[in-house]
Amino acid sequence: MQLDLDRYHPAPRKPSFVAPTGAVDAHCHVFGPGDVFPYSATRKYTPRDAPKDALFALRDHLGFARNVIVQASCHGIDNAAMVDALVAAGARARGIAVIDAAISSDELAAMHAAGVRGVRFNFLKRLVDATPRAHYERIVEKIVPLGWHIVIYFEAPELDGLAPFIASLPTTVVVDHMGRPDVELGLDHPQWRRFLALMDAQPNVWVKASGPERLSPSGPPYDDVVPFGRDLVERYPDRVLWGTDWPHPNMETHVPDDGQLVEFIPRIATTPLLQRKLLIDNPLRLYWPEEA
Ligand code: 0GY
Repeated sequence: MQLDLDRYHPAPRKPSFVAPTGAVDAHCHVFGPGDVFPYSATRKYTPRDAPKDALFALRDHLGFARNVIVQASCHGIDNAAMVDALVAAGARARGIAVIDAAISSDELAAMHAAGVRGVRFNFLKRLVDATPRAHYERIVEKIVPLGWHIVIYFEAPELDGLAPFIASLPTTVVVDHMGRPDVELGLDHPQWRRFLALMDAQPNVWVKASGPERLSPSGPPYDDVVPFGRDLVERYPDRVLWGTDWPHPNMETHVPDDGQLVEFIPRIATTPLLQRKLLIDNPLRLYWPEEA
């Protein structure tokens, strides 16, 4: 079958790994539909629509209970599609927004009521324009009173430059996609040790053991990323999250099968206890603390 790289997998397999009841997919997106929720004029890519109903169907198919829906760069600071999905999902989803520092407290309160629990700072040059640090500092001041946290997306070579900024953040900080290491360098390389040093020095930093489909030169089933995911889950069992990253924008090599991504989980979280922390206890503490 010829797969269209812009489109999410049309028929992901039923994963052989059965997630524990209540499992959370803590990193996914909704795109559009563009005729209802237009994409940002300043976007760096135009995705295919990936609306909320398709996400909820995937959640059920994979055997998950809940989603954390992360605002993607193609929607800019218009969080309407993400918030619409949160409202439709009720207690089954929480959200991460991308906001401007000029946002009003009424807008923030409305987002909180809909289930938003954090903001994302994206440092990938191919996804967003460079943003002055002062802008982020103003956003931090606005979200701290709400008890929100910060999701941060960068590539490993950027970490040295970002470390002082990360150290200055007063909230929980969640790093996307393992901090995007170059896995060909291996676990002993200074690049990976640098990331571990950040995790060791700052107990407020969490990490998503997600994104093998983006990090793997070898491709599915992502054997080359397993040691990295496992290293994180075993070193920081109480500060790791997992997510599909559906619908996988900007893939250049293949269309990930989300069922196969779920099968990655028991390879990095090798015991029922570690799986429970990764998929339930940790995301509940961060996103549904009233239930944790
Ligand atoms: C991801 C990763 C990517 C895209 C975005 O905000 C975004 O557009 O996060 C990417 O292209 O690496 O988490 O979806």
